[in-house]
Amino acid sequence: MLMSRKIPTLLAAGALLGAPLAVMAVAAPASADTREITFSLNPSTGSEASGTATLTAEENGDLTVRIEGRDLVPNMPHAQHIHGDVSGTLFTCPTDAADADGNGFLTVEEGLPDYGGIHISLTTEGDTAPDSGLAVDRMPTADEDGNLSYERTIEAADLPEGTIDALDNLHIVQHGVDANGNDEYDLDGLGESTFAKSLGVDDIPSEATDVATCGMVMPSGGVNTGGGTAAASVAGADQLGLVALGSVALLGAGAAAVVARRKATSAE
Ligand SMILES: [Cu+2]
Repeated sequence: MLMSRKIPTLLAAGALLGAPLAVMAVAAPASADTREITFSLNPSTGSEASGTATLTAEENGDLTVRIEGRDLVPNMPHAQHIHGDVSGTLFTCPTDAADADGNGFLTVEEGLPDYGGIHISLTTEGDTAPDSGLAVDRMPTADEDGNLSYERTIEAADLPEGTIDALDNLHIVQHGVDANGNDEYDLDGLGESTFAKSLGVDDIPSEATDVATCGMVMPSGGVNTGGGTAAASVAGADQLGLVALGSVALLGAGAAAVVARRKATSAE
C-alpha cells in the first residue's frame, strides 16, 4: 500500500535532506538520491508470521532498515538477515517445494539454494556482518503478542561493497517458528537444528533457526541505481556455514534455558 506513494516521498525526502547535506559538504555523488523500497514479508512454509520491510538507501550511502513483523513467536528472539549477494544473481524466497524433508517447515539449509547466504545480519546493535547471523542476543525479540518492530541505520562504511547498487537482488528473511504451538523454541517441536549441528553445536531447536518469513526487494524502476555491480565474493551455503560458526554458540546460550527445561520435563 505504500508503493504508490513512493515517488512523492522520495522527492520530499530528497529535498529535505539535500540542503543540510550540502551545507555540511558531505561528499556524495551528484547523482545520489534517497531511495526507499517497501515490500511484504510473507509467511514461509508452515509459518503464519508476516510483516512489512522498508529499505531506505540514504543520500549519504547509509542503509536504513525498518521491519514490522506480526504473528512471530512471542517473547522469542528472531534472527533476521538480508540474504543474497552483490554478484547480480537474483535470489528468491523459497517456496513449499524447498521443503526437502517434507516436515512442513523450511530449515536454513533447505532455503539457502533459493535465498542465498547471509549478506547482512540485521542485529539490534554491534556489527552486522554475516558471522553475527545467529547472535540471537542481538536480534530483535517479538513482544507478547508476537509483534516485532525493528529499525536500524547501517552506516555506508559497514555495508558490504556494492550493497546499494544490488538492492533489487536482495531480500529479507526472518527465522524462528513454533511448530508445536507452545510459544517457545523447543526440541519437541521440530527436533534439533541440523544447521546448528552441522556447525558443531548440539541441542539447538530447529524451531529457532527455521524460516519464518521472507520478502523480496522488487525492482521498483524509481531511481536509476546505475547498475554495474562488482562481482565480489559469492556467499554460498558453504561460506555461510563457516562464517556462522563463530556466533552460533550464542544461540546455544540463548536456547540453553529452553533445553534445560525440556530435559527437566522429560525426566527419563
Ligand atoms: Cu536468514
